[in-house]
Amino acid sequence: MSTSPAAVESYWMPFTSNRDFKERPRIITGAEGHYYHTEDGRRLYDAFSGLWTCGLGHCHPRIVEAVQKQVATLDYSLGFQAGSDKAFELAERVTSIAPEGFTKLFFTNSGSESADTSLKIALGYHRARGEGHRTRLIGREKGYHGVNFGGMSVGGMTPNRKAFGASLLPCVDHLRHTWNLEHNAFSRGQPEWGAHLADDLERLAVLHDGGNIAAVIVEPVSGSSGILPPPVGYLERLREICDKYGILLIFDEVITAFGRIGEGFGAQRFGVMPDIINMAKGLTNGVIPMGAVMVRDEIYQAFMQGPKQAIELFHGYTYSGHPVAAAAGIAALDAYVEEETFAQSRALEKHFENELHSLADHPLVSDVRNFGLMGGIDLVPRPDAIGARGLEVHKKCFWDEDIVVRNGGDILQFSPFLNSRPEDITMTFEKVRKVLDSID
Ligand code: PXG
Ligand code: PLP
Repeated sequence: MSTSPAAVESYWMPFTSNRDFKERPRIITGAEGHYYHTEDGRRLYDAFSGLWTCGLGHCHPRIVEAVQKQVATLDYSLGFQAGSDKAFELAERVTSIAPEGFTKLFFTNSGSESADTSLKIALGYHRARGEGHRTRLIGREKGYHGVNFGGMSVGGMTPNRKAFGASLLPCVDHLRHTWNLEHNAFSRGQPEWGAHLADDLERLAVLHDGGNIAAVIVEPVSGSSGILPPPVGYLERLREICDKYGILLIFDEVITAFGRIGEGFGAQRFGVMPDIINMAKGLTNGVIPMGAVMVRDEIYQAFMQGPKQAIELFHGYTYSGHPVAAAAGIAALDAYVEEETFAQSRALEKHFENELHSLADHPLVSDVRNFGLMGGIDLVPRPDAIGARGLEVHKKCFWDEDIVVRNGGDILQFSPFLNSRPEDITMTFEKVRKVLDSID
């Protein structure tokens, strides 16, 4: 049975060109392993592993079983002043693979909620320590921290901000982004040039007085804006400046956590320790919505004051620590460990990099970037229609090549499964080349 035109019209789709989509809807009805099933009976290879979410593949039997069992055992539990056993268990499991010193986990339902939660924790932390004047928040151009007001304000993707202009948070500044074609075009892994851009934080600390800045939030590798790995030395420099001025460093690891860059967390891969780590997506392998904010012990301890009956953090979501999501998370962590997923991911990096960069010579390609199992290919935009070429590639891949390739405007993004077969990575870029050859 196919989705009715009335149903198609009823749904206001997220981050979608709705009018264009509804002329010929791309509707997915099932999945298994590395494939989607479509309404018209085809099997599509998923070259984006969900939306950076499903690194272990779709419908992983272990996670399916855990969710089925949990939903029939405890479907929901309140999470305020009581909580489900599974939420506690998952918090312990995640902190046990975290960098040293990260001992506490706060649950949200998405990366956007993690962003806003982390900013509120940073503000509350300083206030609890008697430094309530630290109210300034620093993000970065081209950063993506979801779509809620806090994350949107510290985020730096113009299209996500401009329609909402005057409603953004006050007291926010942005570091410059690190994308630079002149110095860094077609870099493999971390570019050599650009560590000095972290000194923007020093400039802002001088301008505002570092003692007025609460936190700086960055993605260790920017994902949404087209895969921007940090220049060599950049994250180290940010850490140094944060230490100098007592500014909290937040890593938004919604994409980079859980094996996407070959370790449990990007902080471990880069050897740079933030104060707060945000996560979502891979936490449950995308199966049930869930996010979390993980903090160093001293941040949590700073809140633990006042009378014992007092609530220490006036923040939380109806679904924080949802038992079914937590069960999915525990099963995902079990699978990551037993299948040695992070090592598998790391072992695929070189092959992925080589295949991705094999498109560098294509006349429609202006830049290629990668880190871990994250890859971006910039297409030259059509002068009269920004984003049209990227969308055409996505649609042709979907309809003609039976493969899902994500485009963000004219940037093609690749997020292969952490347990991909190498030949499927090769096939992905052969198909993309074929499609690029077929369009103008
Ligand atoms: N932070 C980061 C670093 C993200 O990548 C979010 C926050 C927001 O998460 P939620 O769960 O609220 O969507 C994200 C999400 C893309 C793309 O095409 C990436 C995301 C979302 C939409 C599109 O790369 N990442
Ligand atoms: N709006 C109203 C009227 C509510 O009662 C609640 C929660 O109780 C919310 C918003 C917040 O919803 P959530 O906790 O799912 O984020």
